[in-house]
Amino acid sequence: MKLKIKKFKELFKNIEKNYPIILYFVVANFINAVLFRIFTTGSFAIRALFFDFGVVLLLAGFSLLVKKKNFYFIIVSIILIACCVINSIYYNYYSSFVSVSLLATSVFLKDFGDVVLDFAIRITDWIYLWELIGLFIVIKKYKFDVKIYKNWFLEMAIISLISLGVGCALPPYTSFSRLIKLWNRVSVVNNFGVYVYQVDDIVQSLKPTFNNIFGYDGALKEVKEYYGKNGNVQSVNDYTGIFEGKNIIVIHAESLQSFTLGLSFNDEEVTPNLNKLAKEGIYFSNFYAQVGVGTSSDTEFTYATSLLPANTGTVFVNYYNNKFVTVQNMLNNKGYYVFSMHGNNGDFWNRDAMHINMGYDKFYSKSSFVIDEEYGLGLSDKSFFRQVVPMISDIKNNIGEPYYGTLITLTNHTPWSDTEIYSDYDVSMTVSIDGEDVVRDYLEGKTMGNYIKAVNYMDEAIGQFINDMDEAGLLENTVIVIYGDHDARLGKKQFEYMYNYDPISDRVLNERDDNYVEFNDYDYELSKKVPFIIWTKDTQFELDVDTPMGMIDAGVTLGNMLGIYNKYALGKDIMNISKEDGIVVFKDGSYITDKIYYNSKDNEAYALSPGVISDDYIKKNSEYADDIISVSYNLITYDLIRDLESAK
Ligand code: GP9
Ligand code: MN
Repeated sequence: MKLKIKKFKELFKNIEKNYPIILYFVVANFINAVLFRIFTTGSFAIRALFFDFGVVLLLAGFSLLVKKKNFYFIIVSIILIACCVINSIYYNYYSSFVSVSLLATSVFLKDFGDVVLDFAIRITDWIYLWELIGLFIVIKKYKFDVKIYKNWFLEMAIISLISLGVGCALPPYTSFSRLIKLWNRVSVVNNFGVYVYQVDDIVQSLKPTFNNIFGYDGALKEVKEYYGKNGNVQSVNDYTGIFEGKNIIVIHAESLQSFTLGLSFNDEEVTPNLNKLAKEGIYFSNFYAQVGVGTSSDTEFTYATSLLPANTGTVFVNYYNNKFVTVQNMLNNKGYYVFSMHGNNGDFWNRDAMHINMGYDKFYSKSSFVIDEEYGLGLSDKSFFRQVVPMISDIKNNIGEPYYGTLITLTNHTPWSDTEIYSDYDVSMTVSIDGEDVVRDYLEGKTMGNYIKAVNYMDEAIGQFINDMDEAGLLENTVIVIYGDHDARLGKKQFEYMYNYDPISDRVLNERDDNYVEFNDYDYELSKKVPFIIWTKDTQFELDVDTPMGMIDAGVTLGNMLGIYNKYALGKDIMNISKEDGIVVFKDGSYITDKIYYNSKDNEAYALSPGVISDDYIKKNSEYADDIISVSYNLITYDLIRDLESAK
């Protein structure tokens, strides 16, 4: 059908005059989409505007095909507003966007309701509701007049497709791959708009249920080629098998970040117990979590399998029935009794189901403990550890050795709003002014201060645990492993304040001040290091390993010491590689080496050491990062380990 420009002009004139509700709907929801990006990622990418406009115009056009137009506009508006509000709140807390596949974990949302309300609600989260208020006013004012009705759907659909086409034609072209694998949700929202993102997420979330239609063969081929080219060779080095047959206790330390180790306030260390364990044991000081929306559960998964977390949803919830090779099931096969303990509900993160599938013989969850002291999300760490020691003693005496146990802490979970109940750690600052001692609040009452108090509490709990285990004779022939499960989601401003508060002038220094400490976006990413410590009472290792290392490498490194080997592991044995070969790949394609932090979103390399970085160096590492993200994605999405194992 040949459409003339004149006809389009007539279309706009008619819409404005006769279909004001359509006009309002398009303009208002387009504005909301733009406001959403401004209030969350702060991005104003032009191409996203074309996608936003194309989507809302197409949705408006569909109103011409339905009978109950006003009802249609109200329902669609509620859906679009909900998409903005939920993602806005979620972004405050996770710096990412909601995956509908997570909504399956209602327990997760219930337990997080209070945390998010406490921590993340802002007026700008609800501002999108203005559209619905305006819609009711417009509907009330303008009646739909059938007499002048013209079905412009085709014309509107064409304009919408032109707009979407312009969006597709604009750079950067790399972002299309992110639509498929959803590695980088922020990049998808910035480039395609929040409406396209959410539709994409729904498609990707549904994809696993139809995965045999979507590219199974290609995925299997890609994975086989990868392992054919890069199969990780089993390490043989001075650490091979040094802990074989020993008992292993792993402490999954909630939100523990490395910057707190070695930190002191008023001459008191924040983490004296962890500092001692790190000094005496093997301390991996350049270590990062590699989580996605699954936070704790992503870390448990990546540590156990040496694969990166799922791109859509979480393995613990959406792929818990898949077959994986894990540290736990390999030790089980070597005769270990393998258990996990955690003071929270067993169905949180679907652990009841996933832990058994991972190879744990038993998961002792909330119902296994006396809930006699609750802070934050649940049972306090000190009470948890007090109860754990006799339970381990029972396991040793009644089930036998060797055993492997994962102890998951809870108290140090955001928002740390009740630290005054359980911590008197002082984060104020005393300064002498004109010979007078003046006490400044400094971090007292600040989120950073509350976090540090909570970390100090957790450190005390771990110190108490080690002592109680020693008194119970449970440290003999036993290895203690501690890792921080991910960063605490502290805002960048919390760090800028901590590093730039000046007690003399009682203000925060800025760039114009001499001793101002810059804390840029890369410093912020690098501050997300978490500790990984391997300690045993029997041996003083006194080793600090600063090779760039990710959670994906932890199970391989410890596994070599335990005499186990996972041929599907994508991580490396850190004791077997040089510092130059260490690389930490994050789910969005960004990565850290000893030379750079590569930011995949902005395609930018931030130097971490002097020297020139070649394009080849970036290309090689970027291809490596994309490979392991893609192989992880395929193994998880298509449950390929099951097929690879059965094909043996
Ligand atoms: C929940 C606890 C915290 O039981 O492990 O989970 P997180 O919020 O860190 O994923
Ligand atoms: Mn956690």
